[in-house]
Amino acid sequence: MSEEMKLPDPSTLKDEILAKYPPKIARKRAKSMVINDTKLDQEVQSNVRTIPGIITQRGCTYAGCKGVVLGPTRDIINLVHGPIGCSFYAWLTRRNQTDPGPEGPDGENFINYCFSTDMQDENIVFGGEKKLKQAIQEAYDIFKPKAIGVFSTCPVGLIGDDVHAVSREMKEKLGDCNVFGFSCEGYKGVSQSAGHHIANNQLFRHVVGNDDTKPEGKFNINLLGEYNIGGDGFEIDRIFKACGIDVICTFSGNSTMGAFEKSHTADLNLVMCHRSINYMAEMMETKFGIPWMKVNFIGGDSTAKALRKIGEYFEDEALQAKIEEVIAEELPKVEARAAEARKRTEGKMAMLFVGGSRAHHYQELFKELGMETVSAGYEFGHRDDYEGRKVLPTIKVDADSRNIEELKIEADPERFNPRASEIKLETLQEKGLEVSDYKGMKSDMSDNSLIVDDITHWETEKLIEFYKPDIFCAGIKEKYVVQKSGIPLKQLHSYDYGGPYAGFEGAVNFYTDIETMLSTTIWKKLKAPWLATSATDPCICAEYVA
Ligand code: CFM
Repeated sequence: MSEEMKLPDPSTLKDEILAKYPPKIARKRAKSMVINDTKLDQEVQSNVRTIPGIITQRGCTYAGCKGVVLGPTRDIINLVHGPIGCSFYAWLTRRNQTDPGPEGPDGENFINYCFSTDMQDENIVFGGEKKLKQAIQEAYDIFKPKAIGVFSTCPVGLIGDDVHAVSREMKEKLGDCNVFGFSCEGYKGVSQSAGHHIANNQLFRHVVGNDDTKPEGKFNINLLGEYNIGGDGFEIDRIFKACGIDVICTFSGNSTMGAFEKSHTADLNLVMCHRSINYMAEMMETKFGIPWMKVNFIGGDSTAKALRKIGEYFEDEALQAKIEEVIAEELPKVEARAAEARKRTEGKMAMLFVGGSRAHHYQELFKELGMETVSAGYEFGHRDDYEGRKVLPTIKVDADSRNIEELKIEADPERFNPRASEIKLETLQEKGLEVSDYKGMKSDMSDNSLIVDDITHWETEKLIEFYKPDIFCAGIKEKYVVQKSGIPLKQLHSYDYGGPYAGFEGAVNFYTDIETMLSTTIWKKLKAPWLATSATDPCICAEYVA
């Protein structure tokens, strides 16, 4: 969409949507649907309880803790304390990839296993701690893992099994295995976002800082909030390697316990998905003195920008020169592919309703394709993900957020070492490097775009009717409903079967996939055969052949 072209005013659409709800629900939903005015500080209501019956796309707290944050770590046994269903539905459902590591294919990789205490009725009635101890022992005897994480599901919280006491006891008994628990019962928060926080707390408490071995490299960083979906992390690692930047630990794509343990030895934390991991960045800064910067490796330009930020932070000419060399080598190919794809994508409309950061980050790639994001929203983002970190002090702590533990962190008496002076950080901030800061989705979106938090199915249908977007980005739960209305859907959680989409090569993959999806005319031919008005009316017809 060209610069001068204004987005349509969606006020009547919003009114029409709200008119269908009972008044109390309408009042609540109105606050989560914001017609963007970039000149105004508008509040986007978010991280509040979903209205029952509206068909949310959110996941549960257990999903955010066990699946999202700990799921991609290959050498920890993630043992689910709960009924088997909680494991069955969480088994290998996220496309977080891992490589075999230096030990080769025989190295520890438990990602493809499914560990559960398989609680039965009698465990619910008489307690499940005994069964949990047995399961930890059995897992240890068979696999001898470095660590076992115990994840509580809803019934565990309801009956009061103490997973932390059991973990402590078993850790002591086993001696060489780090056993720790998570009170991440599904109902604990309003979404998976609570699970991220719980995972951050326990990783910080039980793992980060356990190994003080000094890194050998010169430019040592951690990448926080990158989960190696479809190989994104591999592509980012390739670029870091080319630039001579050493990654101590990624939280948590392709990660290991050993990397978490050493992560406090890095000199800079780069935060990609702040929603899931900003807690870790803050705790590491307070305890160890490691500053953090927001980055986005989604999009060719964003990738180049993120690399330059690292160069500026380390203030090293040789590193900066190397980074420029890598950008000069890689970016022109990306730009050439974008220019070619733009012939078919320019001026098209996209909508994105994903998670807690991708609905924002992927707008970059659409911009590079000359496309406009007319509407977007998170499933479980918080106000700062929409409005920027500046609103943090004004976010009300409600009963649900109070439910999640806030660790009290202090500077480590021996190991606190401020990696950069206050003055240096301020100077970097003034240059716009987003030190300890992020701006949120809202300021990057056009005026009149419609921001919708925790979108409902009814709202999705009405939005599609109104905008008739060329592409809709969401997940598997929405995919077929959207496609049945004649709009192609790109899954931005799993990437369908594609990816990587991060970094330079990822951007090229994305352009090509979107170009292909927008070039097919199949979606316009969805009318049922019996509704066709003539033989040439576009519809897919099928005949039974005996
Ligand atoms: Fe962060 Fe994620 Fe996301 Fe997320 Fe997720 Fe995911 Fe996501 Mo699905 S950690 S908030 S809880 S970027 S699993 S890798 S794609 S909803 S937008």
